[in-house]
Amino acid sequence: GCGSSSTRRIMMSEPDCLFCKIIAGEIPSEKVYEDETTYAFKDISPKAAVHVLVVPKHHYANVAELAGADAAQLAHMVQVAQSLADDAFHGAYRLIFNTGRDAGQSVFHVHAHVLTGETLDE
Ligand code: DGP
Repeated sequence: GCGSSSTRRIMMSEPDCLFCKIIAGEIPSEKVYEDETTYAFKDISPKAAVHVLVVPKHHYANVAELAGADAAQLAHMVQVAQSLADDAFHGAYRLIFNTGRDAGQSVFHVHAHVLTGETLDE
């Protein structure tokens, strides 16, 4: 996962963060979308026919930290998810932000799970 540091807010990336390395291209990923601020790639362990992770390029530990620092970036991530689901499954999707270890967050660089591409149960 990602370490924390007092300089997080002014750093573009965290040296020990898996998703910062994926965004930088240092670790391969199956990219599905990219723009100046945002990167999206296939989850390595898909839980739906289409399971994409949407991440800001800037490092934030979780969705609350992101919401406090850059609400427009959070809104943009929702728009990227919507666009992916428009293409994959007539605009139907599930958006999940696991927040905290006890809720299943294992990578501490905020990521939206976008589940789509098939009818979802529950
Ligand atoms: P979470 O448990 O909410 O923090 O989600 C982390 C997700 O990241 C999990 O669904 C699996 C995925 N993941 C972990 N390592 C990698 C990786 O190296 N590549 C890709 N594409 N996905 C990864």
